[in-house]
Parts: sequence; structure tokens; C-alpha cells
Amino acid sequence: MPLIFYCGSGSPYAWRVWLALEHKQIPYELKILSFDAGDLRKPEFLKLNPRHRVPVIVDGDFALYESAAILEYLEDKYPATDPQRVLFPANIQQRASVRRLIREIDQYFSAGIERLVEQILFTPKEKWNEAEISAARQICHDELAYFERILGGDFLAGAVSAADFSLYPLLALSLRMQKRKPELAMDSAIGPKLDGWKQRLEALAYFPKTYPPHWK
Ligand SMILES: N[C@@H](CCC(=O)N[C@@H](CS)C(=O)NCC(=O)O)C(=O)O
Repeated sequence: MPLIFYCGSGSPYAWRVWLALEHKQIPYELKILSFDAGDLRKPEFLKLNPRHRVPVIVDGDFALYESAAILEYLEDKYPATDPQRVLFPANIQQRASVRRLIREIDQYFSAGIERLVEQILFTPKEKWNEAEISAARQICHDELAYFERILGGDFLAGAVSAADFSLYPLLALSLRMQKRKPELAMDSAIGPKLDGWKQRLEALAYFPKTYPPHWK
């Protein structure tokens, strides 16, 4: 039985797992849940994740939620023979760097993005808190400047890795929010190195397959 992947269209945390599954060529059954239809609050889903969030994977009789933990699990459970297909490099220091990057992305960039999501996507326009939006926007811009500074090669940590798959969907979501509020100017915060990195990820053969269905 293939691994089951519970996803929500447009969820940056689910998207990172989707990219990872494709990158590692792990067979999976995709289940796209609907936020609007309340799928994540249904008893059968709450049994898998009492926090009612995607992503969740079910591998045999083992269910796992929290995207960063899922990325680690996939690498441990399905070690790649092809070095091109790893999520975490074998070298201990490089591996630690990938973990650090994911932690930074979740702790800092994600925090800013989630504050924007709350306003731009979940609050009616007439009730937007402009001070809150401006503060969150600044965090996101600062974080993008940070990643621009530390990007030393084609990808965040040597070859493409779980770190790239963690950052990209959040950046894509920020650009999507900019369509609703152009003053976010996220595109202006993407430096030339980050722009090249973004294009390299978008050029991955499996990238289009993972693109959020309702964004197409
Ligand atoms: N820390 C979690 C975050 C997951 C998360 O926030 N998922 C959102 C979608 S982006 C969700 O499922 N929200 C539905 C809800 O809270 O009911 C992870 O990394 O997996």
C-alpha cells in the first residue's frame, strides 16, 4: 500500500512535503482536503492530526504530522541510493546546516508570513489592520534579505535539499498575497541570487506536478 499524503491546496507546509515526495520518487496516494468543506475537522482526520492541520502522511500504520518532522522521516525511512535524490546531505555538518535552515525558515520567515496570511487571506479587506500588515511585511522583507545574503550557490545548502523545499512555498505564498495587496511588494525584496534560486526550483522536472491546484 503506498504512503498516503494528506495535502491542502496552497498550504506551504504541505507543498514542501509534496516536493520532497516527488524529489525522492516515493510512491504516494494524494488526498487533497478542502479547508472550506471542513475536512480537517472531521473525526477521521482528527484521529490522524488532533491539531487539524495538513500535511499528514500515513505510512502503513504510522501517521505523522508536522512538515519538518515528515521531511526527516521520509529521508530516514526511504534512504536514497542516488545522491541527487537526498533531502538531507550525508555529511554531518551539511546535514546540520539543512536542519538549521529549516528551523530558521519556520521560526522567522514563517512567523511573518503567517501574520500576513491572517490579515490578507483570512480577514475581510475593510478590516485589515495596516499596522500589523506593515510589521509582518517588514519581517518578511528582512528575512528575504537574509536569505539573499547567505545564498552562496545554486541552492541553500549545496545540492537541492529539504531547506529549499521549505523556503520556496512560503515565498510563493507571499507573492500570491501580493496580488491581493500590491503594497506588500514581496517581489521587490527578492534579490538577484534569490531570484535565480527561485527559477532553478521552478525548473525542476516535478515542480509543475506539485503546484497548488487552485492557483493554476
Ligand atoms: N507547523 C505545521 C503547520 C501546518 C499548518 O499550519 N497547516 C495549515 C495550512 S498552511 C492548516 O492545515 N490549517 C488548518 C487549520 O488550522 O485548521 C507544519 O509544519 O506542518
